[in-house]
Amino acid sequence: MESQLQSIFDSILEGNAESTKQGVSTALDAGLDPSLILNEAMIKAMGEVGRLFEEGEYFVPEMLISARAMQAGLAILKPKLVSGNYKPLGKVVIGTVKGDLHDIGKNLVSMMLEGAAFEIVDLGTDVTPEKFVEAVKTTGANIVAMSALLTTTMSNMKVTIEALKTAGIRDSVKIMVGGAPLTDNYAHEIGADGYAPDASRSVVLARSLAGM
Ligand code: B1M
Repeated sequence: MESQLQSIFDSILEGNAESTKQGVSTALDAGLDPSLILNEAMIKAMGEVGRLFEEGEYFVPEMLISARAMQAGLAILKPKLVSGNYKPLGKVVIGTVKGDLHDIGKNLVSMMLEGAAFEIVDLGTDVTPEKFVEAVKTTGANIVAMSALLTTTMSNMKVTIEALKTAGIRDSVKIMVGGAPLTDNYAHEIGADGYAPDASRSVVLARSLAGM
């Protein structure tokens, strides 16, 4: 088991999408728990990529190819994390805020929420406040979920909340936020309804915001 997880970790670090996919498939075939593969190999590898970037050993291109390998592995894992054929608990409009291109965490949150029977409207990355407003109006979503990975973009969550207020639809939705630089306090300060530190706790939060 250890060696299978290590091999996935190494493949992501090397940015090798093919061997990441292969490693994830092999680990699943061997009966490893999908959350173990996700948390102990894949998310850990992205943390290491971040550390190497901070230390000046990795640059943006290395981060990018590692992210691609991570996404390739996630595509294999997704059917195991998302199962279900049940009545939606609510509709979630999700996106990474304006100026921010990081989407792995946001995609994971989407997958886990989908797996927990929420209907997902994924707006992608670099989502402007106007786009969030428009999406809430057109989809009738009851939850807005925003992700930010940069200290320079997290303030766009507040801007988005203000835009929802100006459009007169703030009170028709619950707002949840997350992403590495965020804290519970910050979420409170900007007027969000809740903060989740990781994808599994985003499910607990979304369920409670939806009144479950
Ligand atoms: Co960038 N990057 N990056 N990056 N990148 C970070 C975030 C950084 C911490 C690296 C570092 O310095 N250690 C740093 C930010 C520093 C800061 O702001 N304080 C950084 C930087 C500086 C940059 C650039 C500015 C670099 C440059 O150009 N000089 C640039 C900015 C581009 C932009 O967005 N405008 C940049 C670019 C990139 C890539 C494009 C190359 C690539 C992203 C590719 C992609 O996402 N498709 C990238 C990557 C891969 C990273 C790191 C290495 C990994 C991020 C990741 O995917 N983590 C990251 C370092 C790190 O995180 N240690 C780094 C794995 C993921 C599963 O975790 O996203 O935290 P995370 O999501 C978690 C939780 O946060 C939470 O749940 C998830 C799962 O448990 N969560 C939510 C997230 N959203 C949530 C929403 C919720 C609830 C929970 O509710 C709605």
